[in-house]
Amino acid sequence: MTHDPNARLPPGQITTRKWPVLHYGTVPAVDLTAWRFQVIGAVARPFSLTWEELLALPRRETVCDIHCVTRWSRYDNVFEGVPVQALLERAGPAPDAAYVLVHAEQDYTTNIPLAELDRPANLLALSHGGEPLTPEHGGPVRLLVPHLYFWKSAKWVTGFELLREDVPGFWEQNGYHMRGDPWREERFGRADPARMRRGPR
Ligand SMILES: Nc1nc2c(c(=O)[nH]1)N[C@H]1C(S)=C(S)[C@@H](COP(=O)(O)O)O[C@H]1N2
Ligand SMILES: [Mo]
Repeated sequence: MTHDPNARLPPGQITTRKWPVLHYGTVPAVDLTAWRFQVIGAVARPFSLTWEELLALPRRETVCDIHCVTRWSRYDNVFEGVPVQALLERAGPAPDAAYVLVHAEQDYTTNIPLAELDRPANLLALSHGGEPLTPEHGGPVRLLVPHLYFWKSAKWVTGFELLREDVPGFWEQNGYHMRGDPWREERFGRADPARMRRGPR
């Protein structure tokens, strides 16, 4: 099935004006004095940032639509934060690094191809709509990868682990797709075809 190339709403989605709160488990209490963001794995220069060091980095704004795999989409979100590309550049990915396992508080993980993470709109987001991110929405800092389904945008993010081979994160181990492109309806992976409501791609 092809979709309208000018469409704003990906196939199978419905818009909402509210911003639903969705996550597995509880909202973690993040201790900023102990907080670290680490970039590790297949990189030339692994590093770790403190909260103050993160706040000192240049920021940019990303205006985007977000698309949850549970079929809600929310238009015109204004996020501000530290560009992911600056962090990847600082670490220097190995020539054969191709995937990233994103780590978050409470052992949440999600896997993203490096090429999908290494895009200018992606942020370590600190604010939404001009206000600091609330804890429910991933504050003090969450990942934002707006062109993929929103489960890839890990709340309470704590690091990137660069990898040569793809490994499934939390929802991916539970049947969600390894890439998660809403325009291709990459909701579920091949591991669990019974859950693919729209048949094979
Ligand atoms: N740490 C963590 N991040 C997470 C999740 C989670 O369970 N834990 N759920 C994901 C899912 S499925 C969605 S739809 C979005 C929801 O973000 P929101 O609550 O700000 O709308 O967070 C994503 N990030
Ligand atoms: Mo989700």
